[in-house]
Amino acid sequence: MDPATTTKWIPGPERLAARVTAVQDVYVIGHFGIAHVDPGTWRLRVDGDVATPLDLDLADLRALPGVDVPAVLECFGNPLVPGELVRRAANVVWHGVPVAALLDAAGAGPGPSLWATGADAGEFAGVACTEYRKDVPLAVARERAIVAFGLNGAPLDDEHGGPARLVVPGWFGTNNVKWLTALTVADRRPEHLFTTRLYQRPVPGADGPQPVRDLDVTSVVTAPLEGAAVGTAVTVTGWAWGAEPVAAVAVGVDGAWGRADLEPRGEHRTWQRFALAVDLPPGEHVLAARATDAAGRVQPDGGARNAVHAVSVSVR
Ligand SMILES: Nc1nc2c(c(=O)[nH]1)N[C@H]1C(S)=C(S)[C@@H](COP(=O)(O)O)O[C@H]1N2
Ligand SMILES: [Mo]
Repeated sequence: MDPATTTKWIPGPERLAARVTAVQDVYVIGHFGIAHVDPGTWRLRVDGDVATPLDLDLADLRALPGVDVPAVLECFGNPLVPGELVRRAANVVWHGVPVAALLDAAGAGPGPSLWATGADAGEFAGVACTEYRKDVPLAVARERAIVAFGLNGAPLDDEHGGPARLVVPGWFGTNNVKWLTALTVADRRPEHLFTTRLYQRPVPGADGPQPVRDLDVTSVVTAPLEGAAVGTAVTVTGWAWGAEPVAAVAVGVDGAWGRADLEPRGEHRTWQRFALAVDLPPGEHVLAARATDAAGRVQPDGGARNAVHAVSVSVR
């Protein structure tokens, strides 16, 4: 990762057992470090192709009807090494205002692009940037994006993008612009290091790399943990998620796979609990989980950012 990037830490599976990840266990990424934005002077502009540009402060946002949105937050990983295995993830509850309400209040035109700009600036991968910027198709922003100013019931803190950030549930973390200062309605995608150059990947059927948006199908084993000494009766459990609901999770014991119990996803784009009780003979074993989503996509065995998660355990 670029030296300027703040990667505070990568919480391991031992920090991910809870359904809702505690704020201190949520990974932190900032390509230009952590911005510190004064909530007292912070403003959000809604501008571009709008009938009435908005200039909102935090009190204005809080006065609008709010929503609580539980969702997975997951980092795509290093944009310079897109195939590297990543397990930086969390499942949190955002509080904020639907972007649709802001677009309606501003009288937004047809787009079709919504640019989201953050207050942070600096150099990444040798390129100087005057801001962090992402873009979301206006239709997707209207359908599900929020401007979040609360995280797990508390005000959104500096590290996670306070006073307010964009949240696009079901999309990779990179799209969830922290320290948000502007939402701009435009008729084209913005040219920017973080929109058209980094965070791209090949997609089957598309001509040329596409921006990383939809979450991959993924799972993480939260129990037992890597290296654990366990008894002969073990329940292998963890979380599975993706852009689409996860339809099945297989749990492997030394390469023999069985179907785990899996909770349905429900209304929001959260992670889903899986569990399978297995009997292990004495010795060393490799336990693994492999998720399949409703569209039939399967976690690959290796060589990918969302490769199957395997843990080694021993039974004495
Ligand atoms: N303004 C701004 N927003 C940003 C980033 C950034 O560097 N600057 N990093 C993105 C990336 S790559 C991720 S994974 C998430 C991380 O959010 P978190 O630090 O709250 O976990 O923020 C995204 N939003
Ligand atoms: Mo990320």
